Amino acid sequence: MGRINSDVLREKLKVYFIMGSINCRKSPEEVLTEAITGGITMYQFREKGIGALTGCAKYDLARKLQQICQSHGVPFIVNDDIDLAIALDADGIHVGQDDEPARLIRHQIGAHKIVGVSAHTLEEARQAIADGADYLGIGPIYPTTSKDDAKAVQGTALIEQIQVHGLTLPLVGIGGISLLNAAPVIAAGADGISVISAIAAADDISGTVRGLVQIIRGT
Ligand code: TZP
Ligand code: MG
Repeated sequence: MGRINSDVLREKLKVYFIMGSINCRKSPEEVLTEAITGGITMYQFREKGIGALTGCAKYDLARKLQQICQSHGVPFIVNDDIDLAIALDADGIHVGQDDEPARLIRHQIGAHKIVGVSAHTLEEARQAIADGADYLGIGPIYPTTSKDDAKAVQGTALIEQIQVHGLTLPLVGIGGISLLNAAPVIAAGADGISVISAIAAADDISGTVRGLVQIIRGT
């Protein structure tokens, strides 16, 4: 089996929901189910930060959320944790610049799994592509409260720069994206948006996702 087709992946990246237990105001299972009802196209299990689950509790929650994704045909991606991604036979993994190098991640997980890499500069984007990434996460686009060690806010500048330099890997914007500011991210050239709090902490999760889907699809 070879690498995922990039047009298929561009579709899956449109409304890419990221969530762990500390992002939720009700059970993660409920939050994920409502987000799927609204139409998320991919999900990333990101169990980190103060109060995050570890060990067996982390594994058990990941397995439950993966089963919810599987029963709805939504790809399930694991943040950072290559051992967990392999143990669960997840659809893919997302790593940042401080995690294991993407080249090693690609080698460990295999050619047919999705590998996403966070990039903050053109150089990091080029390196991620050389290392075998399938898509890039670019951000933080707007201010975020969901990541303690987030880099400086960069707006859509790097998304635009990546197009200008002819890099063609699928891209998602991340950081502070909501119903109010999603459109410029797509206008800048991203294939989709990655969102934690605007979905996980919404009063109406499925309605918020439906609104984001409409913006991304331009309807
Ligand atoms: N990486 C860059 S910003 C960010 C991550 C994981 C957090 C995004 O969360 P939110 O709540 O959508 O701003
Ligand atoms: Mg990471």
